[in-house]
Amino acid sequence: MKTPVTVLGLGAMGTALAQAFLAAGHPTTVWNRTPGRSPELTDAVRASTVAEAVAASPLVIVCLLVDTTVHDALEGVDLTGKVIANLTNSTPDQARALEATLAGATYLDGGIMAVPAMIGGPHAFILYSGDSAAFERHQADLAVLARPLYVGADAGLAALYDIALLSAMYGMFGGAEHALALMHSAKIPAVEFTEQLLVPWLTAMLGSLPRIAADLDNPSQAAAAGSNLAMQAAAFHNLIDTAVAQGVDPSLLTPMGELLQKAVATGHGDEDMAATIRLLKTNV
Ligand code: FVH
Repeated sequence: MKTPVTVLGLGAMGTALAQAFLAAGHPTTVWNRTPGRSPELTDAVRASTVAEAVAASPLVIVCLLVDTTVHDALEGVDLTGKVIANLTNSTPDQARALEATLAGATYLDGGIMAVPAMIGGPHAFILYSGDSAAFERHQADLAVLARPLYVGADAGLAALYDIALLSAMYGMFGGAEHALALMHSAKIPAVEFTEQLLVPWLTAMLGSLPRIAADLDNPSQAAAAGSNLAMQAAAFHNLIDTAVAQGVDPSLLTPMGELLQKAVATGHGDEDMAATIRLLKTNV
């Protein structure tokens, strides 16, 4: 007998999670604010209230829009003895605050590193933090959704990792969107540029990240080999000037240019990108 599970929220992601549990043979109860969502979940038991849905299973997966939605949904519901795994996108502070309100339940916060179509597939992973015993007890159940990675007992940690990874993704997409806007401004076909140049270029440059990370962890006194910040700051004006000349808004790039200038102005011109990461930290 597989562990019975409850899924609260049948948006695009909640539906994919429920489908994965059903496909793996878990008795699955679902609840959604708007009834009738995801009619394809024919094998799921549909609860008409959150209380009824929570009562049905020891493991309750929450996947709603935002943190306030989760508080609203769980308010006044008896959660005694349940493991609440909240996969709703949250900040670290929101995760810790939610954990503190869940009387009688154990809490796992989760960050889903996948889009709905990836759930149940080989490339999806979900970060968890919070109650380690609950994670160990349900690790095999959670593995049905995506590779489960436990990052620590502090409930806020999964959200911190999640937000870090999403921040990297948006930064990367921001740069790629700017590049495509430049190409589009010159009527250069986007697909060919993306497949033949943009993706290979970004893939190659991602290879330098571990070296930058190593320099962040263990600062080296050696000058940057090949691509120092003074050189990068000097060339960065050309990125801004070209965007303006092509009629493309440079605002996604401007902060990076300012950071490079700050690095040079504060005496880090001969260093590597790790120096700009240190300058980003405002709490030291
Ligand atoms: N979809 C994705 O690519 C990303 C992947 C990474 C993780 N995110 C996060 O997952 C949460 C849910 O995202 P989603 O894609 O399922 O979102 P929607 O399809 O928009 O569904 C939203 C569900 O939330 C329910 N809901 C909204 N407001 C309320 C409310 N006030 N009270 C109760 N439920 C509410 C909504 O219900 P309904 O509109 O059908 O009645 C949906 O079930 C999210 O945190 C992502 O950041 C997804």
